[in-house]
Amino acid sequence: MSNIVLYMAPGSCARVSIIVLEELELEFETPVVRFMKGEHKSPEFKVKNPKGKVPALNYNGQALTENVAIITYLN
Ligand SMILES: N[C@@H](CCC(=O)N[C@@H](CS)C(=O)NCC(=O)O)C(=O)O
Repeated sequence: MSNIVLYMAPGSCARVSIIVLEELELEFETPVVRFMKGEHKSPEFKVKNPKGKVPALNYNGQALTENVAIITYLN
C-alpha cells in the first residue's frame, strides 16, 4: 500500500489533485468514493473528510482536503 492515498470520484474535481500527483511522478492509490451509494456521506469517509467531499488526501496517516491545499502541499 502506498503512503499517498487520494480519495476520488470519477468525473469530479479530485482529478485536479490526481493530475498533480501524476506530474510529480509519485506513487499513489486512488480509492473510489461512490457518490451514487452515498459513500461520501458515510461515517467511515467523514473520518477522512468531515465535509464529505473529494478529493481527500491521506499522506503518511495525515489528512488533507481541498484541491488548492493538496496541490500546494504536494508541490
Ligand atoms: N473546494 C473543494 C471542492 C470539493 C467538492 O465540492 N467536491 C465535490 C466533487 S467535485 C464533492 O465531493 N461533492 C460531493 C458533495 O458535495 O456531496 C476543493 O476544491 O477540493
